[in-house]
Amino acid sequence: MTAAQLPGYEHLYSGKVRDLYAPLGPTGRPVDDRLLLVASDRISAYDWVLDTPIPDKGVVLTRLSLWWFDQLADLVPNHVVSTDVPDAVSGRAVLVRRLEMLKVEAVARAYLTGGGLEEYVEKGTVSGIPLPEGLTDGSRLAEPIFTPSTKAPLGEHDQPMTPEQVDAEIGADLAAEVSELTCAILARGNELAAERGILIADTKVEFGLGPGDRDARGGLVLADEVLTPDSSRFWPAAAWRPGRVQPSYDKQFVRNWLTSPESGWSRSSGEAPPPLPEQVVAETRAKYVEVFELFTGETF
Ligand code: Q0Q
Repeated sequence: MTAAQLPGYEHLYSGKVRDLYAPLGPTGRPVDDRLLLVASDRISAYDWVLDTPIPDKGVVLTRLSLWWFDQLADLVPNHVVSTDVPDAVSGRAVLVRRLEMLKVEAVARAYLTGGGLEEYVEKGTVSGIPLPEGLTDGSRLAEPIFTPSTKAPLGEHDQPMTPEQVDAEIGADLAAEVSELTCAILARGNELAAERGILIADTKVEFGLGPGDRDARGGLVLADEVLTPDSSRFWPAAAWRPGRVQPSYDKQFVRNWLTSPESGWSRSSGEAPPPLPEQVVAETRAKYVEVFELFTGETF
């Protein structure tokens, strides 16, 4: 997948569903204190980036993330500079402060599932932290836990980091701040989500350090995207049943179709999934719009 060329910007990096650019200065060289974070309409499922885009997904998730940055501004400063972006990426790109990014994927979990559950089943721990016995897929944890991981290369799975590894990577003081903040962000997210019939099982945030002095939070700046269905697991609260795979709020239509005989695809085939039917695209788009409208109270 080649990212769109943007006049006046240099393409730096593409993730599964987002692209990163550097604005070019008057001399035609990249400026050193800004980046352009662009959200695409791409959707990933079962570790594949699907061929079929979900119209407006990039805009909806960008607007939701910007809303969360505002909601969380009392907890932590963020990297947002402006939404004045090129027409080609209007509404789905954000001009941000270029930060010194911490090499830690800051993950917090309020419910146990996914890779955290796998480690728990194997060792009774998550990121090296022992958890109580008797937990199962979707178990609610007493309070959000910090379960950091490394930043794996594109296409590979992040690996859990123990508290000792995090301390070694960013120092014990910053590690404590990152842990506390990441859990506070998820707790805040779930406070608002619960009022809207949504559970946020876990979330991944990224922090960077701005230039200059270290403020109360050790100079931490919340970067990347925050509390979107791409960075977090959103579950419909009414369908929560510990002991099984929980339905996804936004990706369930895609998962159901891809794993149905209709798709003619098998996860174990190692082949790329087929294009999505229009109905599945429309239903999935509607879920992103629904999540946006539920949280922000705005009409998309
Ligand atoms: C930065 N990313 C993420 C990414 C692929 C985004 C580098 N403010 C910043 C940010 C941000 N956000 C980054 N670097 C310096 N300053 C964010 C993981 C990856 C596409 C989009 N990578």
